[in-house]
Amino acid sequence: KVPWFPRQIKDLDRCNMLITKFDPDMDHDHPGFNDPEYRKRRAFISELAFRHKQGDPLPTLEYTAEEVATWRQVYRQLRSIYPSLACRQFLDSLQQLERECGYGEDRIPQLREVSAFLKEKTGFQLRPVAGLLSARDFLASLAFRVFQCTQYIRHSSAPMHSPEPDCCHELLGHVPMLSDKEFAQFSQEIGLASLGASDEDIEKLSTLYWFTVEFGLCKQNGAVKAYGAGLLSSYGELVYALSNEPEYKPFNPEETAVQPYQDQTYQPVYFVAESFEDAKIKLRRYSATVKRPFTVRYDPFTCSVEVL
Ligand code: H2B
Ligand code: FE
Repeated sequence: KVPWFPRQIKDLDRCNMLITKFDPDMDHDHPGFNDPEYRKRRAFISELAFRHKQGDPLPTLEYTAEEVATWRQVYRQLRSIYPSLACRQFLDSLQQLERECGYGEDRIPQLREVSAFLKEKTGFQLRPVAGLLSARDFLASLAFRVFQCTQYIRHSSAPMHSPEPDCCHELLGHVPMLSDKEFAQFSQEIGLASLGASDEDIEKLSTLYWFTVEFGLCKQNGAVKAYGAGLLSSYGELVYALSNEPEYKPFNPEETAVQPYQDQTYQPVYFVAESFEDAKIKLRRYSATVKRPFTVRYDPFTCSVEVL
């Protein structure tokens, strides 16, 4: 039996299954666990995300001075190492975001303005989400060029690390990459391959996502650069990933999809793509081998998935 999956963009209102593993109310190791003010703030921001329906204007948040100070610290530190470690597409997009979309260390960009920017660049749009989503729901949104985006910021006591996605991770790690055409296509392909897939295949696509969109490296002018959002939003791991200390393997979906990974510390192995173009072609070939009793095609005019 084929698991339910969204056919129309408004069906994404039903793709909201959260994983509470790293939630500040549930996880005793969360840096905000003992801070009632922080948890209250998080609950308020969660509520905005839960109430959101596809097509509503995205909520805007008035960030506090403390939140902006955390953002500033993260932005400043990461910004200084991007020129030597981030891929060209990332750097080009970030510069454009700084010129045209209010990116900078003095304020946290609003999802609404960032979403409008992305929509013009690649057709991707943002949608607010309260925390870590199930892989199935998260991947399904990508099929519609919708990126589920957290709006809260990490706890001020741990500016250099967050156990869960936060706006630093989304806005600095993901958004610049999603404004690159080739990469946007690659992301949507993973999403389309996930629709109606078995749990085992979701697990494999999740792993592929992990080693590409989150922790991917790519060759560029004879050097290796970072394009994964988990790297581009973590000073420590970004430096480590390109230090020659970890193991490097060529990106190859069959192998990448079954590589074990963990989310508690730096990755022991990274996969290096020849180019986004090459990664996309290989992923497409892999997707075709995922067993489903149907094929899907995205219709951009109606924002819906045709099942053939
Ligand atoms: N949920 C949210 N909110 N952001 C993510 O980046 C994310 C997610 N990544 N759920 C997913 C899981 C990823 O780790 C894969 C698809 O499992
Ligand atoms: Fe992410």
